[in-house]
Amino acid sequence: MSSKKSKKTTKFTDEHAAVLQATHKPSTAFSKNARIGSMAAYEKLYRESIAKPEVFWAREARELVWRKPFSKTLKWKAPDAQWFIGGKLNVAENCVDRHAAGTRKNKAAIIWEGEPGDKRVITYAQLHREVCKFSNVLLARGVKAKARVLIYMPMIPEAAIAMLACARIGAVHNVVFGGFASEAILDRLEDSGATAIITADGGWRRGKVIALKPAVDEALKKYHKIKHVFVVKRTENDISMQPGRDLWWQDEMETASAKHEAEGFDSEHPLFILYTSGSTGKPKGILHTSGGYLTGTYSTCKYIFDMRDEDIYWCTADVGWITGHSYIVYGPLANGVTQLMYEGAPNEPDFGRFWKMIEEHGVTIFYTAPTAIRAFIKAGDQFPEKHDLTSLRLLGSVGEPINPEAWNWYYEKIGGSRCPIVDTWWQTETGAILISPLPGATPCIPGTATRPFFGIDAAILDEYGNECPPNVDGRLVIRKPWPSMTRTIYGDKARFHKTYFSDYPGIYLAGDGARRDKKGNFWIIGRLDDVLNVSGHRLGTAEIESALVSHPSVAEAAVVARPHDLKGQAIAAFVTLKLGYESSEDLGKELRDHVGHVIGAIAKPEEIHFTPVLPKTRSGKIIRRLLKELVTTGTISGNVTTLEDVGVIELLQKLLKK
Ligand code: 7RM
Repeated sequence: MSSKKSKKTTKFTDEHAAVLQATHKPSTAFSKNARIGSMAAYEKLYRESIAKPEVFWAREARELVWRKPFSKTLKWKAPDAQWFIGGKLNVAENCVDRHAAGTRKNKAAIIWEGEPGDKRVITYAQLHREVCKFSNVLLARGVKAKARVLIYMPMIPEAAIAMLACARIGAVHNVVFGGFASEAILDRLEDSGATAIITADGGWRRGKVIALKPAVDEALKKYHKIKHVFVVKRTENDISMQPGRDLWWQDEMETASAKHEAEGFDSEHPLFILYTSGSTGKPKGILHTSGGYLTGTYSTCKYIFDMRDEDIYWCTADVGWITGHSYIVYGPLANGVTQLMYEGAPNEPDFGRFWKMIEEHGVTIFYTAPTAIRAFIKAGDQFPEKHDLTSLRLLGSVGEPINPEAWNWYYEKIGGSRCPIVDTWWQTETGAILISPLPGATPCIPGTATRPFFGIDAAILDEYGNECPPNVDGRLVIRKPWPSMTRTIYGDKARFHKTYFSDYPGIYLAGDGARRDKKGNFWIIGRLDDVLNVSGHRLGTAEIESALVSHPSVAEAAVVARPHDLKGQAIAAFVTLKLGYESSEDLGKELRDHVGHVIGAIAKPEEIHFTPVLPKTRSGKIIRRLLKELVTTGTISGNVTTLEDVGVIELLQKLLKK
């Protein structure tokens, strides 16, 4: 890396920021009761934690139950991190047994609501029984430590029980979001080499049963290493069960023993693989391990959500995403909190559903995504206004930058101008929140995730590796290892190294653009690579393109995002047809459905433009940047010097005007 000055920058002045953004300081009442109650306390602990990260993290880790204490906190040889070396622990024991054995025994761990309105309450003692029983079921059916288990479930308590049972026996779960189609399941089965699947007949969504088992059956026509499929009966829709292979969860549980002694696994024992989109067509299998991941999720729940025994916490994510792993299953349960879990859609039967649930259950901490907030704004204030939301004390946001308009609505209409909002920045790869306000300390400003968490050495670098001055855009990096960081891309160490640690040797590259203001607040701009964020769901352009190209009529496709009021980004696809095919509205619809079939409904392009050519570089690479400008502004004014054929621009502009 040379020390040349960075080239182009985008100026964003403090004056500008001051006009746009008001600062919201936490109330004295909130600060008084919070674990970190002032900026001075934050600054002090942050400084200490950066000077000696190992001291901070070892102290946090020691709040967990270790079967064997660790002898060394960190071994770091980039890109390889090992945390809490020599230590042995059982993740499920930490999330369940220690509460079930103590005063939280009869405390609700999960209060669950099905979409149709059915309710269940599961105490820590009951959760312990269920997890032990399902652990015994898995063991009896030959699932061993390190075996990969694919989980494809609706949002029912059994999803968490299945994950915890895998963790308990040392099996490695791979949760696949229920909205993904059979080909996504097949890809993940093949990449992970899974030998068991846990699924359900179906789940409820928008008043309808969404079947899950048929997608598993479809994938298993082409993948033959699965010994057993465990099927939870949830919706009672007709499904086919293959004798010998497929087993009903409820039947298996009926005879299973509730006694299971948790065994300590090595701190670096793999806990789960979660696939996330990258800049190629092949999703990355992000691997997380045990001691470090649990320490990160436990500690961030404690400080950022300030979790208390009296809280009713609700995270609206799906367990199929990292937010569901870290902030529904592992972090909250490690803290022994009571949480609400919900199966269905936010607008079933109408957009008042969430607010009704908050009122009925007395939710105190609520964690959701900007895309949901934007949908609520559109639906109208009459929905939250019908409900008493005064139980709330803290709000959270995750998944995308939250625009000030949405932030202010959330603050006023939901939080009653009383609750701090923690805008939490993190990634599948980071395992836990890395940048966020601390609710009793940090002044919140709409649009910024504010300051790094303890032990997190976040910085903004230019392309030469120099730190950017305040208010200058650059690349977000983390310069020191942290416990919950991903250890590798499953089966592809080289890609792991190249993607995250090669641009700046030894430094973690997040892939997001960001800037820092003079006060040290981080403003996240968005992805720098070809990754889209639709309604908080992360999708690779390349994945959608390869789905389009798998249709017999399509020769080539380029996918870009344009800003969308509700979804954050909407997908626009440019498609070149093969000779002999003609563009039509029907074909457009067919292609959208095709993408839905291959990847899942969330990946269906909002608009499809048929074009005889795509803008390309001389070496044949599609220039998505130009297409993005075109769908966003209607014209192309940006740099076109790398273009192979400048005539393409005029053609595309005409095409979009039609
Ligand atoms: C937790 C999660 C990660 C990407 C990340 C960002 C974007 C997430 C925020 C955010 C601005 C935030 N994991 N992102 N949180 N951008 N402010 N508070 O979403 O792996 O699915 O996505 O999401 O671009 O790199 S993820």
